[in-house]
Amino acid sequence: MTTLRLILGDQLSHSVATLRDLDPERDTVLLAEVAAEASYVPHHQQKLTLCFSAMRHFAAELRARGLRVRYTRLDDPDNAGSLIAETARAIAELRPDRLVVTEPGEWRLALEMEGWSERLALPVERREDDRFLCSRDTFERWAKGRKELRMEFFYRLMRRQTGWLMEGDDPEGGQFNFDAENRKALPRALALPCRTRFAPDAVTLEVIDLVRSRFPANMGDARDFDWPVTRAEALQALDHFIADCLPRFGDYQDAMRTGEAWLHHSLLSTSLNLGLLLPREVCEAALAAYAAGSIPLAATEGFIRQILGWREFVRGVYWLEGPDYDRSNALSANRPLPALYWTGETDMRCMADAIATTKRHAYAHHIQRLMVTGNFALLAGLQPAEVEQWYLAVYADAYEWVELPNVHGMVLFADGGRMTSKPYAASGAYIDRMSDSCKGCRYKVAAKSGPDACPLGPLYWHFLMRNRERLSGNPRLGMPYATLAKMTEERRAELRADGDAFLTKLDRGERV
Ligand code: FAD
Ligand code: DLZ
Repeated sequence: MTTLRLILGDQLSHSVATLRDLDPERDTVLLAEVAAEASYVPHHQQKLTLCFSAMRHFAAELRARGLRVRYTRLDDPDNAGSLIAETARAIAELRPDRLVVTEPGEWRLALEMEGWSERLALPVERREDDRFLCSRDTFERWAKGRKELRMEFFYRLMRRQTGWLMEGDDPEGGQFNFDAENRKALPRALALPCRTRFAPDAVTLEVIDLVRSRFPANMGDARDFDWPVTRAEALQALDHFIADCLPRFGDYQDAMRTGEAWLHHSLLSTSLNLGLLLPREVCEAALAAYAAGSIPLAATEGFIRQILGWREFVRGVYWLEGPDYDRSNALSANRPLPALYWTGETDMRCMADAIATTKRHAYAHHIQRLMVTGNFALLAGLQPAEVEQWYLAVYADAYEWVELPNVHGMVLFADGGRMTSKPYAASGAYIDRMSDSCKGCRYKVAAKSGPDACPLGPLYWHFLMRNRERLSGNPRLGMPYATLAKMTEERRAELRADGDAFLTKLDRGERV
């Protein structure tokens, strides 16, 4: 029996299920750069560069292992443009007995692949993607009968299942979660670690030229590219993170500093999501450093929670909620995405900084995504679908399985609270506490009203007032609704008017 083995652009792991039981004498591995995947959203130039360069390097590694590889480049004149069409072309030439593929990371392709066997007139074996720490079945069993899905409870299950940071049935240090110790603001004098970045090699330089010529209008500049594109580079990035950044990761996980993209974050999501690194080995590296005594417990736990907890949790939610998860719009948010999300042209310094970082690196750290661009989208009532497309396009680590629950559920509360107990809404005071951006901002975070007041103040109250019916019964929003109730009617009217005025400017495309 001869087998064609299709590897998708985010399945670049030598241990991926597709490659198991491979017969090097008879089988062929197929990788294809195709227009359909490169354009389902206007991906950032660096995301395209990352994906194509990592695919090319992975194909070279497979060939070096002695495997037969068929690789289609985007600019191949015979490129048929989609994964199925490229697979059909390979089948016509190679005449295999079957196709093997690992389940893709999103519903769009998973649903399409259900019809592949018929369309290709060939048996298609779809294998589970077992590179995650929690299988889809285990997550479904855990979620069964739960009205609300909460990361914290799922995380405890995963801690018990892995035994990581556990002493018997109890968590090390007496608590599962040291979140309260992860919220320190960054001291002004604290020097940030110098980050290991990766200069493009000849393969990447060729891809950069391709991306710039084929996708000139997409966000970003491929020439700024410096992400890891091979497993060897990803392992180097992991070692560097553990040694130089993890000790302070816990303390400053939620902090921001203007002009500083990386802080103490791991920058490993691109490698994890492509498959260059596996979540288990990343967690085990952190645990080994902790066991060696070089990392505090709170930092280790904070990091493990992101991967064993959040990453696995959002993937579980994505598959559990089904292909229609993105259809809900619990807060009836209907405002189009303003152009400033693409241009970064705004006087709000926090937004300008987060978007400038995004443009420069196809990256922004979690708090910028959640509490800056995300919070603004929530308060301004931006349409979920447009916000989701933006996040999926602009980040180098963005794949729908991880992007959608974060945006639709966590940021926009569009699922009505299926995965978070309350919307992460915040006024400018939060940004002021966690960053330095308010200091040099044209808007004044302390001003209560008027044209110079930080727009996040009125927008925050405007958000609560316009969603009163939906949200005022939420016990976790009891305090802000009580504060709102204590305001005079004049003050509420003023906030409503300031919020309306700001949103009108936004709708008119005026600079805000
Ligand atoms: P670190 O801060 O160093 O965290 C370590 C790792 O934990 C990350 O590499 C990532 O694998 C994992 N992680 C942390 N938080 C989350 C989370 N909420 N969900 C899933 N994994 C998490 N992450 C993506 O990988 N792709 C996305 O498209 C994506 N979109 C997001 C959109 C929004 C609105 C928000 C709020 C978060 C999003 N995240 C996404 C999660 C998180 O912001 C990124 O994983 C993180 O910023 C990547 O940078 P890092 O590797 O330096 O992470
Ligand atoms: C993201 C991406 C891009 C830009 N291009 C390709 C490609 O040309 N070929 C490919 O196999 N995969 C690509 N990918 C990754 C896929 O979009 C990804 O596998 C699906 O979104 C499922 O997660």
